[in-house]
Amino acid sequence: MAENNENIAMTPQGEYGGDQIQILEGLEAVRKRPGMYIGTTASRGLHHLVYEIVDNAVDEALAGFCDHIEVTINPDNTITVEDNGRGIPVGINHKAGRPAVEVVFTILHAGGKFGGGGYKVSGGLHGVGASVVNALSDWLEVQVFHEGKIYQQRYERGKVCYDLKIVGDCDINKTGSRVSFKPDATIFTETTVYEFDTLKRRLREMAFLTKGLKISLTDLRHEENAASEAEEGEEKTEWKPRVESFCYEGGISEFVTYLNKHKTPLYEPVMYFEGDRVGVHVEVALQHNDSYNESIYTFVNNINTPDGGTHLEGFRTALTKNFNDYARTNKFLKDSDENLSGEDIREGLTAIISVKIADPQFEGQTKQKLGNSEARTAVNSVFSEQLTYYLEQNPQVAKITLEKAIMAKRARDAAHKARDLARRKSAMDGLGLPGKLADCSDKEPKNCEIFIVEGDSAGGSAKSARQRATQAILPLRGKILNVEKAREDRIYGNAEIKAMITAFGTGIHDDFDISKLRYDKIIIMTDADVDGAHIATLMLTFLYRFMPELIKTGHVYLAQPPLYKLEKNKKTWYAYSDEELNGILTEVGRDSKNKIQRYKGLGEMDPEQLWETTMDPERRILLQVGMAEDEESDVDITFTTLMGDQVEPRREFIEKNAKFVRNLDI
Ligand code: TSJ
Repeated sequence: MAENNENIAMTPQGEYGGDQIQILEGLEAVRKRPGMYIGTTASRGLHHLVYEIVDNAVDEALAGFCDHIEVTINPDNTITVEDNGRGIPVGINHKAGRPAVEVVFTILHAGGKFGGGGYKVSGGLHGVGASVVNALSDWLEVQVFHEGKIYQQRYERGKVCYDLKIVGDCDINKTGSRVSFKPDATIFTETTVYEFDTLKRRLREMAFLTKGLKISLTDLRHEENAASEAEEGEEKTEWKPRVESFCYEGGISEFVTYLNKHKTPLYEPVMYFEGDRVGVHVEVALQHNDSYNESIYTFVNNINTPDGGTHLEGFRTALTKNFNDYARTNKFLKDSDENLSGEDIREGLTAIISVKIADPQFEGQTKQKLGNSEARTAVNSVFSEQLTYYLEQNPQVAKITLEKAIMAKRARDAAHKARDLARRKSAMDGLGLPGKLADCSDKEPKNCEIFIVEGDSAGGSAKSARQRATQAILPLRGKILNVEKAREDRIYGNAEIKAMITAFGTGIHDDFDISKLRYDKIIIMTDADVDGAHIATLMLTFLYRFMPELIKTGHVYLAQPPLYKLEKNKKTWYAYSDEELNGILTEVGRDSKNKIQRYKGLGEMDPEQLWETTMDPERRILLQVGMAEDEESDVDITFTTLMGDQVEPRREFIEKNAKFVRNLDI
């Protein structure tokens, strides 16, 4: 069968009814056009191979036969995945006349046909099954632990090397499957190096989505670990593999708790509803926090649907209707009041919607939107029914949430007016730039940069220090508004924020137009202390929420003023950290001739010093602020982490997200 189907090409669910015959093409087709099956052969596709294999083990967990999956990155960047399920069946599959395990790895689309029933995870955009991984691997080996025997088979570039055989004994009580593979470097030409954090993020998500399932990730590579962990000058300790392990008994409820970790929830515990309708399994978890942002993540068969779809629609409709009904019945709204909008009720809402469905249909440009109408009905019905009951049982929660929604509605009405006003004003101002801006004389944006400086005195120094032609200075007074913690009306009324918007020239949100950017570099220059880091964070948050493209395209930087100045024998050194100061002191000798000054802020530096340490393109250090394009939701989380009330996560954020770019212009 594996041999003679090579050239059979049928359309999926074609004239054959799609029930029995699902054999479409041989694995050669996968090797010829890998992009068709895994989307891309770049890094993302490489990582996708792991998810594809793990999905099979997750299915076994969903079926109730497996509670542990171990993923290992081996020293040579090969991958091993092992579960403690029943073991892929080793018996002969009658349709194929070959052991079922062989069919799983050698026949396209065969993955979901065994065991019958249940929800097949591999149904998403690239949910293509283990045979695709096999086709795209230099080699793949599978072992099955079953009735005290270890069965094994090996494939090379998708081709069977030998018949399934018993290679040894194991404990009679041990069952499970183990798959190892080496991605084919002739296919993954860009990279065959796995990123621990990328795998970690997705495996953690899978663990959240499958309650009680333990997923662990181990990195056995020496160099990769060394690169990420050991700082220079640090003592070499004994090498250990890097291990992360995820298991959430609370499932998506814990996911919501995790997302709200650095926020203030309005009630505990997280609301959680579960049920089955019209063949759809529905799970919903939600909790409001005191912020103004909505973060709802939706999944179908454990696959993220960033563009939403019918499940999200069902959720929104039910949420809006139930809260409005409750508000009317319980006199939160007068008869003459109009309904609360969905947006009002979703202010500060964190939610996860997860559905499992037999035949998911993905729609839209990027096929990331669920189309099945039964998902709308199912989510609406399960959620609506249980939410009604919940609100009646928890009037305190209903009250807190409705009061917030009513405030949101008032603020939104006010914001409309403020925004219209702001729009009209900027239209009237025409080219009018903020009064506080000391603009540069060169009008070619490519040559220009703008320093956003904290405080008027530092602004004064920066103005005298700058290179007039190409460097503009915008001093801001004190702390800028935290846009995570303010409603729109206040944001649009804030002078600091208005000044930045006008100075940059790009507009915001939907009006954003990068071609109108007036400076190539936007450089945030704050004191080198905790307050300075906080202010930088507030600015980054504003940029991220209002003009994320500026960050994505690498136009945003953090200036790095020095912490210390050391003078000795008419020579001057600047140190940007305590370690650096110590290093210099060791070099020049620690004695009474050292004159050390600690800068408490930019304001303490005279213009000359500010120029040579922080602003001169030839000598300064800039940190470029970046964000991974395809990990937007995680950036969101990081930013939010940063905006909590603790200082530490903020500093961590800046350290983590700013790429170190020394003497960028040289
Ligand atoms: F471990 C792993 F992730 F590498 C992996 C596990 C990879 C692959 C391709 C499959 C699996 C896997 C498959 N784990 N568990 C199973 N289970 C079955 O295939 C299975 C076992 C028994 C029965 C039955 O009806 O008795 C049915 C099925 C589908």
